[in-house]
Amino acid sequence: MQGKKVGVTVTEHLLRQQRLTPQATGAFTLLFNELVVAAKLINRELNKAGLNDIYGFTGDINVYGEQVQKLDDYAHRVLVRRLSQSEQLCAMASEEDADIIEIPSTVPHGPYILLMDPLDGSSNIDVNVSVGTIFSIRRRLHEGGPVTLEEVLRKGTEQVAAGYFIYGSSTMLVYTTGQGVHGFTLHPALGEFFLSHENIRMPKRGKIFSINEGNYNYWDEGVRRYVDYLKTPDVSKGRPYTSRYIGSLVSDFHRNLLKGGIFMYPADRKDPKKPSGKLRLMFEAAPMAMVAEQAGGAATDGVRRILDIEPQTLHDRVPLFVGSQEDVDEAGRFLRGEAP
Ligand code: P6P
Repeated sequence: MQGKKVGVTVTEHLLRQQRLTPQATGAFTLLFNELVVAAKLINRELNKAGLNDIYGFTGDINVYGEQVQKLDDYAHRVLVRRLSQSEQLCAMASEEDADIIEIPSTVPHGPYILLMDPLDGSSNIDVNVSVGTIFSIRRRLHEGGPVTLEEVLRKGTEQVAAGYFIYGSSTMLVYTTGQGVHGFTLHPALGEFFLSHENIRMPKRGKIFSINEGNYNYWDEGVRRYVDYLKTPDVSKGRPYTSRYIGSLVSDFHRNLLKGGIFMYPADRKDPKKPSGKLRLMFEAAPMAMVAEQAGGAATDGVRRILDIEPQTLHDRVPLFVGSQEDVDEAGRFLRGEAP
C-alpha cells in the first residue's frame, strides 16, 4: 500500500482540497495563502516581543525611533493590510474594530468575508503564554455593491472555513473547510507550515475541564452544580476531572481538541455590561464551534447550538461551552436542571 506522503505543506493541502471541489476557482486558496503570510509576520514579531519593547505599551518609541504598537494592534494592522490586498474579499471585520472594515475601492473585490480576532489572549503576551489568531470565513450571498451589516450577521452554519493560529511552544495552524480538521506546524527554519495533525478527532469524552473558577460566585446555579459534580470523586465515572485553565481561549481550546474535555466561559454576574460572558459570537465562539463540530465535538451557549445562533450585532457576546460531545451534553443537562 502506498504510504502517506510526508512533508505536505499547507499550500499543497489547500490545492489538493481545491482540486476536489468542482466549483472552486482558486479564490479561497489565494485568500488563505494571504492569511498564512500574515500569521508568519505576526509570529515573527511575537518571538521578538521581549526584545522590542512591544510588550503592551503604546505611545512609546522603540530603539529604532519607531512608534511602538501594542502587538494586538500590530496583528490587526498586518491582517487588514495583507488581506484587504488579497483581491478575494468584499469585507472584513475584526474584534479590534467596532464596524465592518471596507475593502478599498481601488482593490478588486472577491466573494469572501473575513472575520477575525487578530490576537486573542494578548494580555498574556508579557508573561509568555501562548496566544492566537482566530478566523472565520464566509461567502457573500450575492454579487456587487457595498457589503451590508445584514450580509455579515449570519449564523455560524454559513461559515465556509474557520480556524486559528496558535503561537506557542510551536506555531500551529488548525483549520477546517467542512472536510474535517487539519493541523499544520510551522518549521521555523524553513518558514513553512507542514501537515502534522491530519483529520483531528476530539475524544467523545475527556477528563479535563477548563473554566475561570475565580468567577464561581457569579455563575448561575446550574454551572456551579456542574463544576462541583466534575470535582466530586467517582472513580467509576472517571471523576474528579483535571482542571486546566490558561486564560487564552486558543490554548485552552487546542488542548481539549487534542486531548478531550470541556472549555466553559459561562454567563456571569461579575460585569453587568457583559451579562452573557466575555467571549464574542462572531469572532471567537462561532469559528471555534465549527472546528469543534468538524472534529466530532460540540459547542453550545449552554442551551443552544452555537452555530445556530442568529447574531444581533457584530460584537454579540455569548456563553460558550465547547469540547467533547458527551461533556458538552452533560453540562447542558445540568444547566437545564435535568441532572442530579
Ligand atoms: P478571563 C483572553 O483575554 C480571552 O479573551 C480569551 O482568550 C480567554 O479564554 C478569556 O479571555 C479569559 O478570560 O476572564 O478568565 O481572564
